[in-house]
Amino acid sequence: MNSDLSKILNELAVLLDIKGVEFKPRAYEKVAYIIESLAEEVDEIYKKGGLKALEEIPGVGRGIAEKIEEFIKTGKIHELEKLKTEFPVDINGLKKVEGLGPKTIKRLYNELGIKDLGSLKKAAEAGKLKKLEGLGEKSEQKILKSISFLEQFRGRFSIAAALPLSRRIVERLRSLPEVKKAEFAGSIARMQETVGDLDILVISDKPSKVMDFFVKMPEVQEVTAKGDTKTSVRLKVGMDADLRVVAPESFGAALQYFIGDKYHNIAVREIAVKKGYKLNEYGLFEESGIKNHELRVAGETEEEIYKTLGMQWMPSEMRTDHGEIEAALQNKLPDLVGYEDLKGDLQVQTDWTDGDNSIREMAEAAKKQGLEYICITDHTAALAMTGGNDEKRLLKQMAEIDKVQKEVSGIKILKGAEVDIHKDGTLDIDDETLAKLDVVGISVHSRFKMTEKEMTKRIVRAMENPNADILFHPTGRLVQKREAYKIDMAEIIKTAKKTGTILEANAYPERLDLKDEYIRQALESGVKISIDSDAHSTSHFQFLEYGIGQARRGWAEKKDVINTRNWEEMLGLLK
Ligand code: DGT
Ligand code: CA
Ligand code: CA
Ligand code: ZN
Repeated sequence: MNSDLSKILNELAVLLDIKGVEFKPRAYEKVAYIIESLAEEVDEIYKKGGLKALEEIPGVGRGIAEKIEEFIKTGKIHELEKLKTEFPVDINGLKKVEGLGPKTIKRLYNELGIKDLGSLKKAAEAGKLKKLEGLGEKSEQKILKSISFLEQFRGRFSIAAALPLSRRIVERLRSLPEVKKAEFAGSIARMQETVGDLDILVISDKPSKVMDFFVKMPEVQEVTAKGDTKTSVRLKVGMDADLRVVAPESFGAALQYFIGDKYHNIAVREIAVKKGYKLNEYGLFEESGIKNHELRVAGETEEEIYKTLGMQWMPSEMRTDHGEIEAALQNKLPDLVGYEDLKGDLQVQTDWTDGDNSIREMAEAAKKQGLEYICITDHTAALAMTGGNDEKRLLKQMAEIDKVQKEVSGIKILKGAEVDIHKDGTLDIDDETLAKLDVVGISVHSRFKMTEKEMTKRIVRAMENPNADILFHPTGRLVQKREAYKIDMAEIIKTAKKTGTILEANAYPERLDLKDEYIRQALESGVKISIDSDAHSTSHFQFLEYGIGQARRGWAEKKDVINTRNWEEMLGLLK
């Protein structure tokens, strides 16, 4: 519901923009963004409290509330349908291309008849874009590059869309009397940042009942295959889901097969063969001496399979054949940071800048999530569009935090900032003020196109500032949207080690920055990380899970993550 509505509101925003309507597009865009991250489904909110409840959503006034109501009731927004007939273009597809705003989309359609990514690609390849005034060779190449980047992710979904959905389906299956066990597997179990399809495994001796239930779920759009062992459906959100029903004695083998990625599976199977076994999704078998008659030696649990092969059992997130198999054979697996281990969150935005909620609301929400402390890190002045703090306002906010702290108990509110790194590597707040903060996060939000050398120099210089504690979202990547800026990661890690700067594993699902392999490189060099939600709304603390998942993929242990400590100890680890 929410992601569909969000898509539609975004589309409406662009089409209104193309028509030249003022203000409204920004308002729709903002609401679309907020709705996408709401914990509760919008139709549930509406069911409970009608239009009034919709108006409680930040940014939603009467007009937008009515549009949302119309969408809930009819599945459509009339105004959008009308605009679409006037301008029949795949807005959501084209908008993803870097550098394509409403103005360019309008010109591309009017002058070249470009309607979607396919026709855009064709026109670019034929050199037609560069002939348009103001576009040129460079823009054409940039568009082609962006299209090929997007093509990598075609048909893939964010973990933040897939995991909650997968969990909901698994919970529902578990509630059936015919189902003895249900688990999800595949890329979601590995906490990969994007997911192709959902894979669910169930133990049941009444498979056809389970399959019947599965294909009738409200999320299902279409059944693509139905049998007693495997059923596949296409969900309304566009994702596919596979359900497999297995016997109890094969459940561990099925999990093992469907959780590890292909490379992990192939490597484990080779070990099995070397030791004289055969491993498949039904079990681990050995020859009995009688032809076509194999003996099952393991299969009910994953543990017994790995154990029989002389390996430690390992968490799903590690199963990518990046050294975990060798480590498991030598009994040397790391003890990964757990999903319950975080005590604090060191990057939190409030309504002092571009967040939706007050300092107090964010503190209360973090407490509810089980955290002991948060650090308020609003943007600084260089990020003008967020209304960022300058020195004076930052001091004012610190006083406000003191005041709020007196009013709330059970959660410590630390003072911080997300300080912008200027293009020359200097910081956006003076050193005297920075020294007053508990935690100084630094980050890049502009001039992403610098050369690798320039960008590395810029960030290194910023890290060398004795007040700079944590490098926030170090590479600037946006999952499925923007590639990381060019940066010499080895140099950044070296500087982090030398200066004692912490590297952030940003948990915001669109960022997940650092990514797993960089986390691992950082840890191997003895650099510590923080896992932060980058919350801009009270519902965003739940994102921490994705950051922990990414950190586990990067083999992080509890000791490597500074915010697994209480706040006093954590502060002791900063510069
Ligand atoms: P996805 O869905 O693209 O995000 O990634 P996965 O890893 O969930 O891949 P999927 O759904 O195609 O397959 C589910 C599991 O099945 C996967 O974790 C590993 C296993 N698997 C898939 N294809 C192969 C294969 O060709 N060989 C082996 N050994 N295992 C495979
Ligand atoms: Ca999958
Ligand atoms: Ca699958
Ligand atoms: Zn930021």
